[in-house]
Amino acid sequence: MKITKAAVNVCSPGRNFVTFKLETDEGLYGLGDGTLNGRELAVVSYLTEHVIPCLIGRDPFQTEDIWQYLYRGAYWRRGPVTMSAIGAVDMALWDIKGKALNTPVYNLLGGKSRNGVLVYAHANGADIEETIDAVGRKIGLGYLAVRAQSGIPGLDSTYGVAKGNKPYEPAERGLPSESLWSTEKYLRSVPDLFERLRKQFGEDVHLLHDCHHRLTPIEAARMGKELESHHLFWMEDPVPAELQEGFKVIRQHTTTPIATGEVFNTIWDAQELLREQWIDYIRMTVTHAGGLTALKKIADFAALFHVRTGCHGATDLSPVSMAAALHFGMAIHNFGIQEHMPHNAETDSVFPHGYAFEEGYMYPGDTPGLGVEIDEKLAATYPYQRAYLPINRKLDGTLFDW
Ligand code: EZ4
Ligand code: CO
Repeated sequence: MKITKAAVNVCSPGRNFVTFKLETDEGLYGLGDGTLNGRELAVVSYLTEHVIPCLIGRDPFQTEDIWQYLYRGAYWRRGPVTMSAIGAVDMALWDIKGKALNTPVYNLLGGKSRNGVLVYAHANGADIEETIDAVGRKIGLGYLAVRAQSGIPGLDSTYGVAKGNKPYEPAERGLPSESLWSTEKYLRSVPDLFERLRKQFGEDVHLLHDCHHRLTPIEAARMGKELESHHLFWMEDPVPAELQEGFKVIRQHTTTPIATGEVFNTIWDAQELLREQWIDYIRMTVTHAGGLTALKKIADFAALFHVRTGCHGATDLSPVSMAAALHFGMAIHNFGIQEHMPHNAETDSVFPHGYAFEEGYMYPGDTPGLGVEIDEKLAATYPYQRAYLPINRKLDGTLFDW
């Protein structure tokens, strides 16, 4: 089998998606997700100008060799644009491989290791009362694990909390908006939230929280300690992770489990965190980590250090990436949990898919390959629209972390 054609589709059914499509001389095609929130067109250009011309004529079964060709062969390694482009190609190759062998991708990754993929939902509210209601609604939908983010008293807007009645979307159309931040107010409010949540919902539901890289190690240590009696499933991205040793300080002070890695692109971003056992969950995605070929190796390495997966699954990853994550989560042994933010109806109709949610778990379905299609005609009715995550500033105007 040979690759005969490749193309990139950009569409915006509510938010932007970059979809890579590979075609073969046997009439099979594969899809991959290369969406990089706020930098979508950089990946489109990388794929179109520099990757597609090199793929024509290659054997799509050679997932390992093509991965090495794109990673080592470019000389310039790593980085979110490069790795999202490689991720999109790799996903499409595994999709083709599954279709050619007439089997779902999870069977190519080791087969089913479990009955279903445990997922967590998002719940957020302007204040603690609203957040308690939002968590209750997610539990009512059948979720067994819920991430809770609440507005902070004294701050107008908070990460993860939508304005008005709209569901939270990670990105707004137009140029970046700005939100204000106070670590002091944040640190005071989070323990109250989880104390109330445990009182209301008991110990059975898994509760998670995302700090979004906004603390220093010692601040994160304080928060982890104060949350210990509320038994969080995890505290996510407590600090920016360029300095991997920062996690050592947190670890020395608290038993609250730590998750990080949604902005990582290769094993090299996480190797010290894993080797030193400073984290409990690794959050890299199939798209941003360079595909299933790379993520499988990362998960296997993490397993040596008792670290489980908790892949990023926000709406800025397309249904193609979600499907790949579910095949992956079904097959690997050290799976932990999968993030699940449902896409809007427009996105679901552009990307018809076989995966489904039922009573706290998701299932990739048994369609050969990844089990996702793209309706290109419908996609064309939703052209790209510039959109970004907001910028975050401290109360005195200092630009701060996201
Ligand atoms: O801010 O997906 O855990 N989920 C998150 C997301 C991220 C966006 C970045 O593109 O932190 O909401
Ligand atoms: Co996050």
